[in-house]
Amino acid sequence: MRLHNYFRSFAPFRGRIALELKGLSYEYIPIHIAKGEHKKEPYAALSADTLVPMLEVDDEKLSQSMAIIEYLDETHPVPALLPAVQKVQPSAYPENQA
Ligand SMILES: N[C@@H](CCC(=O)N[C@@H](CS)C(=O)NCC(=O)O)C(=O)O
Repeated sequence: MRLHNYFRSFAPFRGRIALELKGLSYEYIPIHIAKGEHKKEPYAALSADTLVPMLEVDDEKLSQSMAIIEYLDETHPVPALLPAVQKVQPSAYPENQA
């Protein structure tokens, strides 16, 4: 796995923390946002939204830190970072309202 990351931003922290808590080995690819590296090649060609973090697994590219955490939880369940059962109020969904 390769994590494209900026060392001092909140969303990238999430991906890095999740990988570390799960004890997974990964390659850290620094992307310096303050220098605009996220908008330039080679990162701009890799990332659909040119934001960080972005996790590469084989040929797959995953952005959005919470989606990355969900993916890591599904593929490496222990230790779990999310609750096993998502408790969502049925009324949160319009189709469940009378
Ligand atoms: N919702 C996204 C936010 C990603 C995001 O906004 N990342 C910031 C760093 S915290 C970024 O790449 N900013 C560059 C820019 O806005 O041009 C996530 O959770 O991954």
